Amino acid sequence: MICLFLTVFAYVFKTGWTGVNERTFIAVKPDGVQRRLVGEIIRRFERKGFKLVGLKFLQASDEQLRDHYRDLREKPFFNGLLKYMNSGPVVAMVWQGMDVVKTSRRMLGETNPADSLPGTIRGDYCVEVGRNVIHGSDSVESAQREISIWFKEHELVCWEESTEHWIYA
Ligand code: D4T
Repeated sequence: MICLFLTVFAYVFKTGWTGVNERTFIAVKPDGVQRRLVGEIIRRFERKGFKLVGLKFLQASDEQLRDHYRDLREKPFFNGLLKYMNSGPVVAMVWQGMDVVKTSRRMLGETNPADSLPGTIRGDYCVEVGRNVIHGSDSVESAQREISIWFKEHELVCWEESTEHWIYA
């Protein structure tokens, strides 16, 4: 029994939230905030059936942004990206649900809005890659790393959704 508990604990510790408890980090970027897209973006995630478990409105720090985009630090657009992301407040969110990482990326569209289909957030609301209004984690591992950059554990809310059995069979 203890062995089983330890195995399950080790698995959950290693993989983080999985199944309907999978989590992703979504941020409305400064242009999305300035262009009054916050409500529309939250509406799309709510209507899809995902569950909001973390939300904050903040001016990101340089340190936070460097950490968030550390894999891109060698890219020629890195400094411009930091300046843009620091140019105004952002809305940082954690959404939870089955396959939320992959599904969110599809809801967002491609990194370059020109490649994004109508119906996606970037396909509907932006034009240029340097002003693509929203960020979404690209893997479960990135989501865990990004959530820990933007949120403390106690800022994430575990709550029971009364509609859950209408969303999951
Ligand atoms: P984010 O991380 O912002 O959701 O974007 P993606 O995951 O879709 O894409 P990314 O990490 O490759 O790029 C991060 C961020 O950099 C901007 N960017 C990207 C840019 O200004 N010029 C570029 O040529 C590229 C590729 C846009 C998104």
